Amino acid sequence: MLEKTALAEKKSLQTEIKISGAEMLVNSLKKQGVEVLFGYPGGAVLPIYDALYKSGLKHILPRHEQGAIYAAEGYARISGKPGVVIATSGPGATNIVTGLADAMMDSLPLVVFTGQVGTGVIGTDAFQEADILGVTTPITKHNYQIRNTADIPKIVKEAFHIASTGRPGPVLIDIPKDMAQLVAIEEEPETIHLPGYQPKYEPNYLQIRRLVEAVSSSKKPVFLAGAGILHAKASKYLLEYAEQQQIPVVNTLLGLGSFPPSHPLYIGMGGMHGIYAANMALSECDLLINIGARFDDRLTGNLSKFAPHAMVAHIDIDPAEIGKNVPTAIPVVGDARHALKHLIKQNGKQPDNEGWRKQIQNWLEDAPFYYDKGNGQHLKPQRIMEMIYEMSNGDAIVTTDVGQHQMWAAQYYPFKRPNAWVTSGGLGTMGFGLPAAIGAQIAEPDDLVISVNGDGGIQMSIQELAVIAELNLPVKIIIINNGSLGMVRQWQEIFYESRYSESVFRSQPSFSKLAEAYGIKGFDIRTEEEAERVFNEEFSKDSPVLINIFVEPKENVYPMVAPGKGINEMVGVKKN
Ligand SMILES: Cc1ncc(C[n+]2csc(CCOP(=O)(O)OP(=O)(O)O)c2C)c(N)n1
Repeated sequence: MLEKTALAEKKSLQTEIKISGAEMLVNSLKKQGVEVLFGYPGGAVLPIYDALYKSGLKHILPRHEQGAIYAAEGYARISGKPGVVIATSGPGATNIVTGLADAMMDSLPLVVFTGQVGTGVIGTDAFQEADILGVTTPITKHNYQIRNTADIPKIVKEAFHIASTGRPGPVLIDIPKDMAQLVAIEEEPETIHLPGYQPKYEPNYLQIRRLVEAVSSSKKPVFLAGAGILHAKASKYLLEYAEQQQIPVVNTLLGLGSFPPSHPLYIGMGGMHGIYAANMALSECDLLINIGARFDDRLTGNLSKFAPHAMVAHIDIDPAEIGKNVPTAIPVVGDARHALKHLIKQNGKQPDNEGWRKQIQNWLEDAPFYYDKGNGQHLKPQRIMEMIYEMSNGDAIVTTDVGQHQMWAAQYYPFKRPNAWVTSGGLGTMGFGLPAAIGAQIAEPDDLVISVNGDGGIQMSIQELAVIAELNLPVKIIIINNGSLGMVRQWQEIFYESRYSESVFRSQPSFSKLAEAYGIKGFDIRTEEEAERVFNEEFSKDSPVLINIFVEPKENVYPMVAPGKGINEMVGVKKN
């Protein structure tokens, strides 16, 4: 009798602690400290949305799943925490594919949940079924499918760990509908056991010694500082080591903000639209120390002509990056912060590089970024970026879309601090800028967030104005309106004898009225005076605004390195 009661008690206790997969998921997210989710509901994720209903978690509803994942990227970029996304199965899942590829290329931590059809019908072409694991394997850091409800806490814990450690990246968890509905006992493992995944933060001592010696004996050293510095929160150590050894610094596009732009050792951005001095320094240096950059082709130009005189050292948390594109004499596997701390501690002999620093200074003075001020008929986009810098005192978070305006933002808005620059660098994803600004503003509600867009790209995500209006996010939305797909137009002008095949818009909406329709104040601007007045009035307000600026339609981004050329063969360099 007694035994029977005990058994019944035990059983009822078990039923009590059994919860649905969806509830487990919500609990797991809370345990990971998640504060906000970006997602879009649908049949396969209804159990999850039902669990979210009373969860107290903040959920942002974009108007397209692409908006959700780009917003999550903006959030991750600015907060340093993984961005969390939910999409339903099939079309919901495939709508986030570009964002996954984007996050993978730019090493942004995301944890993305997709709904899946029930396990009983997987593989039958069931309604809204897509093989999202197959689709996303090459563009995620890792992906999972839940096959047992009780695994949810463990897998979520692993996913957050994988997304945010080592080289950050997106992790996808596919959840069949029945797995979210079924109940099981919630058990979270204390520790994570992933023998095949052991990121290495501490660099090898001998390689650090080799690098210290290489620095001491170099005459023309240069740093190439990429986004790895930002991910590792290593800016302060880069500054300390660069000063200790007097090594000048070039940034990649994604590394902007990792070194103070006003510092005498700062050269500027290198690459296809980089500053002349940076590309000359990379081409003439005898020691090139890459920290956390990928040697992307937009940076290197023609690889056979890249850094021809340099011994190359490469510090990277991801060993697969080292030697991938550029032969590397000194490989240092580890994170930028640890490596730089070790280098600082070694306090090696400073290189004898005074002449080199002077040479770089001369290049900088000889050929700063330059644009023709024009005859006042049309506003110049470069001037707009300068004005935005002045009006925001250089303190804003700037997000961009992709195209000419992105390059002008990089050239004319010097980033004074880390984590103020959100752009799609690796994949170059149009439609990224506006939703990324939503995520950035949610991560930093009190910062001034300026979203710079082209008239083409903003139309790929324009529906997200609804989110900005709904949440009254005080994002300042700028459209650099040149009436065309400017960067494509530029390439057609230069490389296709001005045959503007499908790059000039034959019609365009009134962006300012569109903004008004969404409930956001809209302006059309044609002159510098108008721009100044509107920036002055609107930048300090606690509400969103869309400022559509008609600019010189034929303006090109210079300097430029043509495809196939070495980065020292730039065109459009104006020498003083
Ligand atoms: C999704 C996507 N499709 C196509 C492209 C190719 N592309 C790169 S820049 C560009 C033009 C962008 O035009 P716009 O948004 O008006 O900006 P602008 O260059 O004029 O500043 C295009 C089509 C891309 N980067 N992303």
